[in-house]
Amino acid sequence: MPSTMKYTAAAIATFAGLASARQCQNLTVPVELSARNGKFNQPVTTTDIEVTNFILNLSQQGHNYSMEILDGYQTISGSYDIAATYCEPDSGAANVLQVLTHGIGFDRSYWDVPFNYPNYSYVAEAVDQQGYSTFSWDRLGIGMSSHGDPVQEIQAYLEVDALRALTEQLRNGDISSISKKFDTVVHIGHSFGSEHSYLLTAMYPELSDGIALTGFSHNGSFLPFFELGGNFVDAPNLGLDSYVHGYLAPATESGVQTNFFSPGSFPPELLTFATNNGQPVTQGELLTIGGEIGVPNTFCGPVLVITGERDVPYCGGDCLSPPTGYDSIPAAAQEFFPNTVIEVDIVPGAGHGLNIEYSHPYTYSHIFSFFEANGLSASATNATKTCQPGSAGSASPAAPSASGSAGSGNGTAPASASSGVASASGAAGSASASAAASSAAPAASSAAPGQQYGQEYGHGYGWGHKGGPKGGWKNWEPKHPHGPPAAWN
Ligand SMILES: *[C@@H]1O[C@H](CO)[C@@H](O)[C@H](O)[C@H]1NC(C)=O
Ligand SMILES: *[C@@H]1O[C@H](CO)[C@@H](O)[C@H](O)[C@H]1NC(C)=O
Ligand SMILES: *[C@@H]1O[C@H](CO)[C@@H](O)[C@H](O)[C@H]1NC(C)=O
Ligand SMILES: *[C@@H]1O[C@H](CO)[C@@H](O)[C@H](O)[C@H]1NC(C)=O
Ligand SMILES: *[C@@H]1O[C@H](CO)[C@@H](O)[C@H](O)[C@H]1NC(C)=O
Ligand SMILES: *[C@@H]1O[C@H](CO)[C@@H](O)[C@H](O)[C@H]1NC(C)=O
Ligand SMILES: CC(=O)N[C@H]1CO[C@H](CO)[C@@H](O)[C@@H]1O
Repeated sequence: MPSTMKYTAAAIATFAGLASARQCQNLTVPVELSARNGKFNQPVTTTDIEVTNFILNLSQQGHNYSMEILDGYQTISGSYDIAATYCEPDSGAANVLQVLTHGIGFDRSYWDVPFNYPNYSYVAEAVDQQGYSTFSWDRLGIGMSSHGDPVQEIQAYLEVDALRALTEQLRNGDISSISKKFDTVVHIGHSFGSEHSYLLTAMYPELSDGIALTGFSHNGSFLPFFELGGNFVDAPNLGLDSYVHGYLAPATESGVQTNFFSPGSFPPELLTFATNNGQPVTQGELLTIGGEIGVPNTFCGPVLVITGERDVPYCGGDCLSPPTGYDSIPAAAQEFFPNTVIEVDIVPGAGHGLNIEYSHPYTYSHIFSFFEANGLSASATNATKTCQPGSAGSASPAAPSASGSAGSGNGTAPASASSGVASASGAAGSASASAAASSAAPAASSAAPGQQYGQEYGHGYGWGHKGGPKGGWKNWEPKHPHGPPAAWN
């Protein structure tokens, strides 16, 4: 059982003098984790036919399968190993550390893709050109990190606890082979990794100085496209034999293409590469994806949301068919940030896999310029977070500016929305995770009475079917199941 799992591997550090201007080391970081996971009345799938049945159950319109099979909650605790790569410039550790969290289908090499190297390497650019230190990790359950029970254990909240534990160790200087104690840490995610970075800042706003959420929106309505389009089958049956049944992977290149690449956006050899080096997803991850972004977020630091125009899982293939009042589907993320004005960028023509498409230089450079514009360049010291009213809960929120208003102190929110959330902004900056969480509820409540933050798990069909955040906010209750700190264990 998870609670008795014991791993004894010590941190393994290997310095490799890469030809370029950086030093990298692969690490195994032991972590103690605990999270309140969903207990699902769901058998582990063992055949491709069962996997397809599971996907058909999961993606059924008008249903929220996760909630239908939810049989309560259970706290999962244990010791795990996280596989990670730390890089710093030859000149030594930067002041600012970027923590990079990959999404479904990949491992940490998503940030340093060894294809036509270094053309698709975010790390190469972040460290060599921009001077940051970077820390990329294999998500819990994936790659060289500890694997686990694919239904009850490897779920969103336990993975977020791993991100918490890693961030704390990096801030405290607890990882012995990394000499620097980082005071300033920003989090960059892709897809499911963006959801984790989002939830980290919702639960522990003090652990991050800024976030960039790539391949992301708050609209869960389109996740069934991803599930159905992925052509998922049983991973061990497919030959991924370091994984057990209950881990699922795309059977074909076309499944990977559908979910990650837009027409004309990639060299065909890279599709083959991504397929051959792909990593699976657990049933438990698919049962809990989407739920974590339903949690409101009192984070006061700068937030960038950057998503490909033709992203399938988060935009249904067209980010520019937004709900009324927004420039894009991802721009509606502003609703969830009452204390900061977010910046949103839509990468023209790109699909979901931003780092592995031709447009990656655009994506990378926007992430770097965003952090620089918000006082978080590699050499920044004394980063401060300034709370400012976002537009969450406004009856007709202004579209967040796409030109860098985040952190400028010049919110674009209409006055009516500002007054609704102003009372929360003072407390949130210094509040602990628990205080921040409880202060979020009244703020959101007064700004948007009855706002439905979606079901705890599943895809947000609940709110999708009710017409989205702006229609029929009927069932919101301040007592969000994951709100009070006790419920987070
Ligand atoms: C880290 O591990 C990866 C995967 O095994 C390997 O390709 C890479 O060369 C290693 N890097 C270092 C710095 O040892
Ligand atoms: C799919 O749902 C049906 C009930 O609708 C259930 O009997 C079956 O066990 C489920 N199968 C899987 C693999 O989830
Ligand atoms: C990287 O991209 C540049 C510009 O498109 C190209 O000239 C170069 O050949 C590429 N490098 C590799 C190793 O493919
Ligand atoms: C950072 O803050 C410290 C303590 O408040 C101060 O001594 C130092 O001068 C500041 N550094 C910069 C670059 O502002
Ligand atoms: C705030 O932004 C608006 C709209 O972009 C601009 O007109 C105004 O000058 C800005 N105010 C400040 C103080 O920067
Ligand atoms: C998702 O986006 C679509 C298209 O803009 C919109 O109709 C729907 O209301 C949105 N749903 C949510 C939950 O935001
Ligand atoms: C929390 C939530 O939205 N639950 C809904 C899940 O789906 C069932 C059936 O469609 C609804 O009755 C629940 O309200």
